[in-house]
Amino acid sequence: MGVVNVTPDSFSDGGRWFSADAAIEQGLALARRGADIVDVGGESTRPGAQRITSDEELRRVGPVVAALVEAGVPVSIDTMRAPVAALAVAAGALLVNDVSGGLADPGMPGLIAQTRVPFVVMHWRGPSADMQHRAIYGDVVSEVRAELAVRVRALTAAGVDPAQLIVDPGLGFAKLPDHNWALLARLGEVGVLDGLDAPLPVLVGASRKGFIGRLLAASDTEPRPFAACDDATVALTALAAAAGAWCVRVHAVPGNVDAVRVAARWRQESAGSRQESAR
Ligand code: PMM
Repeated sequence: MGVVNVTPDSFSDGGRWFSADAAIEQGLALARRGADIVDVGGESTRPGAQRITSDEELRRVGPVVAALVEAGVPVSIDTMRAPVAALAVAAGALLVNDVSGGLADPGMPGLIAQTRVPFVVMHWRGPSADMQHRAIYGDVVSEVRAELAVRVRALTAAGVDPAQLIVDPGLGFAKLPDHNWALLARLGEVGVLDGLDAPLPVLVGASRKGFIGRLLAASDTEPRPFAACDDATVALTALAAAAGAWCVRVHAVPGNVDAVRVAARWRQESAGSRQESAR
């Protein structure tokens, strides 16, 4: 999944694709470079970000979604608002990616039940403006799984089919760096939720996030700038895909596409050798 943030202030690419023309060009380029789906978002969710109006969000994403669909690009809409999701799906978006997992807008679960599109349920504890105050966990992996299971129950109670759902640990959303690393190291557990017969597919959004910059901080402890974190993002993509992630959401596509292919071959081989040794 390649990212196009049609925002002036997202932390990783803020402002670069704010005009519709630039965003459309970037979406087309991501698809050409191998993204299976292009995620279009109009509202920044960086820590401290303030909400924008629904009209403004629609003004930002509407023309971009329409043009990418028209060009044959598979599009997902990154929004917490049901009316924005509804218009994007009507325009041809194939997936709704909601960082609030359907919590921010009470209309979202019904819309997802009605449209039957795949829905990304990200772990979220509240709006970005003050989310880092909520980064308090005992065992972060168990708590994220339990809170995701609550969201999944609410969505299925609204008529959503569990087969539509993808879960996401929400790296950086009410998480400190240690929480993000714990979730990544135990990624295989994230989709295993109480009340479901089978694990749900997992999406990982680690690309260019601050915890990578902190890990790679220079000796003066200044975090590495986000744009210099792409190699480390590729490393995380390989590890996440080898651990069974269904999708990675990234800003720079080519290296990540290669990492996914390497991990797929790796998983194929290890599945084969497990079968051999079981014989
Ligand atoms: N992160 C951001 C935005 N949308 N969606 C999902 N499903 N998972 C994420 O981790 C996620 C997201 C914020 O990152 P950005 O500003 O680089 O887009």
